Amino acid sequence: NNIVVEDRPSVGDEDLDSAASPLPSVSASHTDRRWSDTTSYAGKKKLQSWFQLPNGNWELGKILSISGTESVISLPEGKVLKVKSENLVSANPDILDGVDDLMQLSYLNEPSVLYNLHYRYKQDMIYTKAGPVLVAINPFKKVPLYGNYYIEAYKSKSIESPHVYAITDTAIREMIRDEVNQSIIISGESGAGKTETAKIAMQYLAALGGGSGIEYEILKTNPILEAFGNAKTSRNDNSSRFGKLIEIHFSETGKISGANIQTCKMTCVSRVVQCAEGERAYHIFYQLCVGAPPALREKLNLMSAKEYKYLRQSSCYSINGVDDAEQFRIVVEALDIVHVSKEDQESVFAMLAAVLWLGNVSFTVIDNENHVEPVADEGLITVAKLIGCDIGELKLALSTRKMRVGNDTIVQNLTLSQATDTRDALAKSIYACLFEWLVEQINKSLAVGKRRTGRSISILDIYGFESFDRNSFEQFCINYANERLQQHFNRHLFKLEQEEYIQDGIDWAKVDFEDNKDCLNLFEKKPLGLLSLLDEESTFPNGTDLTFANKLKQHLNSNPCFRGERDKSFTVSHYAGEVIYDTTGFLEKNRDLLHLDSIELLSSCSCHLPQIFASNMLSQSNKPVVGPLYKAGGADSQKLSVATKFKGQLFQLMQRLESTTPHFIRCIKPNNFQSPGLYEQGLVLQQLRCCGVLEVVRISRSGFPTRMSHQKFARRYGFLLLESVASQDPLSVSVAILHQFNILPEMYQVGYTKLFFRAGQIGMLEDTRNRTLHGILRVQSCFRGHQA
Ligand code: AD9
Ligand code: MG
Repeated sequence: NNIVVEDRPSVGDEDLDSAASPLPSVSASHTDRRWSDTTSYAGKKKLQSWFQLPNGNWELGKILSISGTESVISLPEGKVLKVKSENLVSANPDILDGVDDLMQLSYLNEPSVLYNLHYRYKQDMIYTKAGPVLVAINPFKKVPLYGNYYIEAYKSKSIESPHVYAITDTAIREMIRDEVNQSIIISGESGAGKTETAKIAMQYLAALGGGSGIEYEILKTNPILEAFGNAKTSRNDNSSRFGKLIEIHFSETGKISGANIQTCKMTCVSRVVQCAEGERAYHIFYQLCVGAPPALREKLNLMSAKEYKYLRQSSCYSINGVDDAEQFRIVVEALDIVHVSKEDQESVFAMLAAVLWLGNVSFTVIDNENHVEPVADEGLITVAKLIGCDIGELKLALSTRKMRVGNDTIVQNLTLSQATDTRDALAKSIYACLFEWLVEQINKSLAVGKRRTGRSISILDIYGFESFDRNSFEQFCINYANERLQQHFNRHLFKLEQEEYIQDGIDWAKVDFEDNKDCLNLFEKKPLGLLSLLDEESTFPNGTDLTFANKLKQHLNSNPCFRGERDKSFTVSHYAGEVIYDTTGFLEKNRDLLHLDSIELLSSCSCHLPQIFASNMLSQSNKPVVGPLYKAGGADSQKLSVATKFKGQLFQLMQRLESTTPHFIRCIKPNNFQSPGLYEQGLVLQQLRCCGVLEVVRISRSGFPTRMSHQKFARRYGFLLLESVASQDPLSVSVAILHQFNILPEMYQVGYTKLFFRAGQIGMLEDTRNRTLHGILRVQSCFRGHQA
């Protein structure tokens, strides 16, 4: 009989509670990011083991016998298989089922991690720690984990299981303790739950209170920004189409004093004028169409969504389980709360209606050169009325273009496709400006009061990585942003970590991690990177999507992350997987062609919003504008391209994050059907792999995640010393504290400037400190009581 029951194998697998080895160092040969401790099982005996089925899923099997390099295992449905022992992967003992931090697993391998997450997920425990990172698996249903009861419980630390609340609480504490700004960075694929998670974190912060209702106002920005910035896509019924960084400021007393929202603008608002089958334009259009009260309807000459060409293209008008009319009411209420006046609200709705009506403007051919002019029907008349301009001027702006030739201005008539583009560009610009204007108004309302401390917690929620059957300019920008964010994650959790150890002279074996430098280079390199080449081609009068695609193939084929494809397509190997981009429409979307004629039109409007938009657009171009913004034939475009602007905003956003202590939340989508209960191993695994969650656990487990300078440590805990120390230098004091509290030598390392601790060690010290402080306060108040 070959069955030997043994709880622990002796070699190979990493063993967390091996207290015997003081420094379980990470093997330097971790070149395989796919978890090399799925090491072969050969030669070891254990009762249970993971076995990978041909479909890729892992099953837990019982080992019946092992002989030579082969094992016999029995799988749950009574199937008995003879398999190569090296294909078996160690399973954890039952006692570790569902641990709340993956760091606690004795065997840290992919199937064990998948199993642990699933085990918890089945019981609605959607949050699990992976060392310093919080993993959140989208439940796609209401889970009873939120609200005041839980907020209070996390505040008082009577519940400690992983939660967004717990992470947010840590951020608050660290902000106060270290006097450093904090950030909560939420990432994950489209539909993984980032936006919901951000709202949950905001809820916790808001519960700290502020005074004058500022916390309430902050929460109310969510329905507004979602209405104007989110849309139904094939992946997510409420998909964010803009990136958002909300910085929440605190007063000396730890209350909220204000906030500021920075958006990575919807650089690609093409969704306003076109969207794919089954998707929708931004929610607010549908909300307005069904939710506007009769008086407003009449004023804006509003019809139902089906009557508008822009909305009709995708033949999708409603979302399951969403009442757009009710949402409209909520948005209006929220606008009231963030102090957008009724008058301004009406202008906002008028602009939305103008965009919709613009889509209905049609053209007729006026000469044999196929030049066109707009038909003066209900659409055109309504647009002119809504934006407050002369109908004749609107007609001209939509069908002609002024050009400067030498000192003369000539007027050129437009063809149907040029006129349609002009019309759509106007609609998109109005919408983009409207969004920007709204964010500005919100920021004014949330402006930080005088009693600011300069301390803040920022929450970042951007659009997740996207890979569709057809990927266009929008996905290109979104995935580029995610690539940048991934680099931030890598830098903080891997690079900086290791650099810090090395700098401080700590014994440290390196863990390799997947670097996405090559991919970022592919996008950003000058002059031969995706963004530069795109901009260059966009300024060429004869540039087309095809010439652009060919140029990419010509210059970028040597980059390992790039591959040219058939026709106008190319593939990028992103950290999260390969994406094939179709360049159709890239140049047009990047140029964001809004002609001076349109800007002039807007600035002449009697309605105040379009005027604001026009002046914004003019101030954005670097030089005074003469002639069309993109000079025909001229390479000196005076307006920044969409991609360049996007990159600028992204950098600004990342820069703000750089100076903060980050807390990461990784959202995971367990299935592609937005369906509760369904947990697809392969899909989850792919997300865990690509975002480096498992490597993070490995680093944290073998490293020293908590660190504090000698000075700070001595200052913070020195008063707890029972005996005085001969030398008062911070290092001696620190060492005395460590001794007094019996912190085991393997649990810390003393660096040149800092002390490094294994996970969990500092918690014990903090508890003692807090208890002692409370004791002191109690004694003092008793004492005062006696005196009185
Ligand atoms: V995108 O990149 O903006 O397309 P997100 O933001 O990652 O995406 P979102 O937060 O919008 O995803 O979540 C998608 C849907 O999942 C939500 O509309 C909810 O229906 C569902 N969800 C996500 N998180 C939770 C949760 N904690 N509880 C309940 C949730 N439902
Ligand atoms: Mg979102």
